[in-house]
Amino acid sequence: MSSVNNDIIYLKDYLPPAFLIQTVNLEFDLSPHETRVRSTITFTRNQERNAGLPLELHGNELKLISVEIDGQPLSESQYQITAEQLIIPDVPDQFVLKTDVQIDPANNTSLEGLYRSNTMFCTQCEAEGFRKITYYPDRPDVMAAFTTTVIADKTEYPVLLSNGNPVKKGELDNNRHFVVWQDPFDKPAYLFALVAGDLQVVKDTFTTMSGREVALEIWVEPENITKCDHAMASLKAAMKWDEEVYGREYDLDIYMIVAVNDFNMGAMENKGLNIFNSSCVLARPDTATDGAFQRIEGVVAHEYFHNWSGNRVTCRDWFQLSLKEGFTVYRDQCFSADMNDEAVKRIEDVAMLRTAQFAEDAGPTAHPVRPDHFIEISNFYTLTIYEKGSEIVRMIANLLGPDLFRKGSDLYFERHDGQAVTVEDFIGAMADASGIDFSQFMRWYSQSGTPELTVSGHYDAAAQQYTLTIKQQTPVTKDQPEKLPLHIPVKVGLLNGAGADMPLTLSAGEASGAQGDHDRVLHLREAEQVFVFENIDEEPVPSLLRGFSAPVKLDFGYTQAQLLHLMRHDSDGFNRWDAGQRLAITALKAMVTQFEAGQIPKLDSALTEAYKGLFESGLNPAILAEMLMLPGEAYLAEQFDIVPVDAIHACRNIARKTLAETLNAELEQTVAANQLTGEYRPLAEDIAKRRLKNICQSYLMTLEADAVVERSWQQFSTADNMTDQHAALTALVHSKQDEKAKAALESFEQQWKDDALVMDQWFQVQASRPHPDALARVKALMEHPAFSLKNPNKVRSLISVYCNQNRVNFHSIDGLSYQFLADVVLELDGMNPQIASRLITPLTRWQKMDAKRQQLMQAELQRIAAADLSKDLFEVVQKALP
Ligand code: 0A1
Ligand code: ZN
Repeated sequence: MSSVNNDIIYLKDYLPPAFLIQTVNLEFDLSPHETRVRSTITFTRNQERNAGLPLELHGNELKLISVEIDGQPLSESQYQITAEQLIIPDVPDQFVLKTDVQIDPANNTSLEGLYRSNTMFCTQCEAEGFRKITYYPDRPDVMAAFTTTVIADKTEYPVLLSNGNPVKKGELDNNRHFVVWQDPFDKPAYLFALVAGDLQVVKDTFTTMSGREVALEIWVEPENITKCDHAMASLKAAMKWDEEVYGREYDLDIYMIVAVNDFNMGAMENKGLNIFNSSCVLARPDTATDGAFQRIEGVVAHEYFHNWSGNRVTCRDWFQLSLKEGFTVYRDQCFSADMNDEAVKRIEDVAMLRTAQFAEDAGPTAHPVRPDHFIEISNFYTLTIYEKGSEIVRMIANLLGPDLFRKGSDLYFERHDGQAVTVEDFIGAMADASGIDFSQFMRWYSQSGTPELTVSGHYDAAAQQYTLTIKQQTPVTKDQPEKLPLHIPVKVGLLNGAGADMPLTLSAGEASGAQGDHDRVLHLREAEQVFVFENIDEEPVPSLLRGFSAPVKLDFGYTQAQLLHLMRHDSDGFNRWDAGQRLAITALKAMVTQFEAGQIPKLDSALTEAYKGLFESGLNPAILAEMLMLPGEAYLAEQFDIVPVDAIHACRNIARKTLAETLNAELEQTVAANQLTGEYRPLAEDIAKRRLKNICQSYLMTLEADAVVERSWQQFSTADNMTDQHAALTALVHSKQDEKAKAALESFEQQWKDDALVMDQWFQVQASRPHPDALARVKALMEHPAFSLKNPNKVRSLISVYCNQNRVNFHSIDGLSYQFLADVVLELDGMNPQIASRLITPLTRWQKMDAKRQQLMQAELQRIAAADLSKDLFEVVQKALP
């Protein structure tokens, strides 16, 4: 890897391409080690650039067999080949380039370009994988119509797929056959896809809003043919939703999804031929949990929505990645909210954002939603680009309201159809549709870090006025020393003593929404700003940042009584939950203080009382389940400057046990009342009941009473669905019932040893087990026949889960887990740099650890830095070093 260059690429250096492409003809002759790729490309000089520029094509790990221009073979003196390029200095203004290259898919462990997964061939070209297939201007602003011929052995690879429509097929000699695919839509190379294998298909159709019939096909390995129904139903729901909510119709005659076992990410939106990690497409009630069913629904929709937000309108360059990803995540979040419970979906999304994206924004790899430089773009498929990017789009949608937002998105799609564009084009369409000035708002794209709002309230009884003073400040991040005030929409309501929303009349400060409404969106633009509400006849409790209207941290200095009031009465489901989280954080922080002072930590009885009240409040099971969950260890860690890892773990466990003891009757009663009979359905209503029951049971399991343990065992042994079996397995394995845990793990392994996705769950349950022998267990499991370092799902299930979710063991003061992670990352970097550079994340977060742990983590980073690294890992390690 020593030949890699670690040059930094800057947004400010963007130049349009020197050459444009009319058509691309590709011919793949597939063989595991010696695949031939013959390309015929028509180039024209781009008038926007200088005449006389050489033709520079990207290419990585390609063996060039021949190259010709307009039918004339080139001699070696007429071109140069470097590790990353083919350069032809002297070319006419218009010409046909033919290249013939050889590649080795079977040895491609990076899972980028053309590679093998089990016995099939598949591709992954985003962001810059196409250059591992053939020489090409591998950048998203070069778009072309592709025709692809796939040739392979007929017995081993009866199914040959690519983008667009199949236009020709036939037989060749030596038992080979071919299919020609034509994609009529111009596309960048990152949306190219090819699949070849012995696959089976589930077929359906969808009739679009204009009455066209689209063939829908899900292609899988034969053993998975019974696991496609949910993905198909999700796809049809997503197609309908996009027509109804965004007016977007599908454009080809066929839409295909292929499931592959070895995949670096969740899925990929290649035009007409999505390739999915099998974990994001395959589900059957007995093999997949409710969480997996919901994830599949979301990811299938996400990839489908990309057909417009990403494919028809794509990105000019990779700095604009959030243009397609932030918008598409926003679209898939709204879809899932509509298919399930809106408040629960918002709670889940915000919980993830606040736990993981806020940590990223405060850590060494902090970057804006539109980064201005990178070494390796693969490192920027981050929570910031995806989730914070979605929050930005959500803020725009809230600023505009549904009708203007739809007008803006229609204008964006219409104006830029077939183009490769920038964030400015998106915001321009929203501004033109609404007349809103987004100039200050644009800072959300260029400024990294999580803004912090400090709010104070003052009630003037005589004047019947309530004043909110809001200050904003964004802490300095590693990448940016200076921060400017942002335009932040803060949605507020005011609750009276009876818990009802008061009508709001604003006399100072800018807001959207009509005077007299029960909530208003305040427009915070200054570092400090005052908002005055009139006709307020009693001191209110403010409900701030309703629905989490902006991705910020908010401090109001709420009293316990105020939080209890919000938790009981807030009409905003999200804030009701958040009030409970704030109460729990305060209680748990107090316990940590006691723990660190050598006292026995005790849970504040006010929290127990508040939780007791939840059972009597008539909340629906979905919200009740969310409200009963204490904040996780990772989010609690976020609340400290120096993270007391052991204290957090111990105190959270004590709190869970106290709640289980005090609320025993309520928990038992809820478990009993939420037993479902009848066939498994992945519907929101049933999912909520299963979740509520399993959460209550897991509280009860902290007491380790025989009857409760037996109930988990019974549920484990008799469940007809994976949600219940998995919940019971986790309850047993994470308890102190060592024998039962061992028996359950053995039985589960026997039952599911031939199902790779279920075995991933088996690895996860053990990796997250908070017992002191966890590291030894993880190391032993790496030798298990179902584990492979080459398979990203296995690496994520075992190693990532251990390092991110088993915090108390990962941060063990002996430093052995840090050493372990560094060893694995170094080994993996030679095989799959993308996975290695993601896996290292927990080791880069040393800033908030105590001095001893900081030193141990930094030593491992130094050890990694001293090795010969991929670009991916190099970039992350350089940023993370002290
Ligand atoms: N565009 C895909 C995500 C994706 C990105 C990179 C990949 O390989 C490096 C694969 C998939 C999405 O947003 O779903
Ligand atoms: Zn995406």
